[in-house]
Amino acid sequence: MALDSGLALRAPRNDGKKVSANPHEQSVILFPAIDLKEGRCVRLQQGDMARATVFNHDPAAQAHIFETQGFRHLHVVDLDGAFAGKPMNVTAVERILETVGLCVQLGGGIRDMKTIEGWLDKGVNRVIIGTAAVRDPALVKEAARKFPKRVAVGLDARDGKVAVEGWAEQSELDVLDIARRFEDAGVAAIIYTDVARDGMLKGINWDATIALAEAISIPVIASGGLASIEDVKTMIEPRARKLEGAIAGRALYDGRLDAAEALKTIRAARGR
Ligand code: AMZ
Repeated sequence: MALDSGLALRAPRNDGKKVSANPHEQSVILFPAIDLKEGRCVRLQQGDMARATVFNHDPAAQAHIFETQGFRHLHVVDLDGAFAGKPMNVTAVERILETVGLCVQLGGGIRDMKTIEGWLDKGVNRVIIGTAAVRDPALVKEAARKFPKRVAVGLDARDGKVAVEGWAEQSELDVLDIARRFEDAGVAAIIYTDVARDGMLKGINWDATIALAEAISIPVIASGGLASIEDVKTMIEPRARKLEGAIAGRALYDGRLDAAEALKTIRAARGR
C-alpha cells in the first residue's frame, strides 16, 4: 500500500465515544499503560531502565486483560524505541493491535513521517511524539495537518523542563513554551508526564497538569504517579474539566487501583 497518502490509511478504530464539537462535554478517559522493554510489559521508576519491574511477559495478554476489565483505550510506550530513536518493539505492538479492539495510542521512537504513517496504517489510533516535538516541531505540525486527531505530543517534564531521548537528556525548554508551539496545529492532545513521579505511586502532579491545561486549548492528559482512586476522583472534579484523562500504570498492576472501581467512578460522573 502506498504510504504517502493519508487517504490510503486504515480508518481509526471507533473508540465508542460520542464525538462532540466541544471536547469538554466528553467524559474523561482512564488509559491503562503498557510500557514495552525487550518485548515484555514493564514498569519503570522515574523512567530509569535499570529500575524495571516485569509485570507480564506477554504484552498482548496484558492488553486483553485491560480490555476484559472494561477499558476502551490503551496507552502503549515502546521504551527501547524512545532510547533508540526508532521503533524497537514492533512485534509486541503488532500483537497487541491484532489481539484487542482498544483505541491504542503509541509513543516511543516515532521521529519521522514514514514511521508515523506506518503505525497509523497498522491500526494505531494515535501516535505520540516526544523528542521530535522538541527537535523537529515542523514534523508534528505536518503530521497533525495530514492526520487530524491522530497525532499527540508527549511532554515529559523534570521541574517544568522537557526531557527527551528516553528522558536520558534534559532540555532547557519549558513545557508551556513547547505546548504553545502546537496551539493551532491540530494536535489531538498533549500528554504531560511528571518524570519525577512516574512509577513512584505518589499521585499525579495535578497542580502542574491543570495549570498547563488552563494555559492552552489543546486537551491535556495527565501522566506520572497515578496512585489510587483518589487520583481518579480528582480527574472528575470540576477543576480538572479541561483534561482529556489520565494514564494509569503501576497502580493498576500492583492492585492499588481497582480497575472496576475506577471505571465505575468515571461512569458515575458521566451520569449513566
Ligand atoms: O520512561 C521513559 N524513560 C520514557 C517514556 N515513558 N522515555 C520516553 N517515554 C515515552 C514518552 C512518550 O510517550 O512519555 O516515550 C514517548 C516519547 O518517545 P520519543 O521517542 O518520541 O521521544
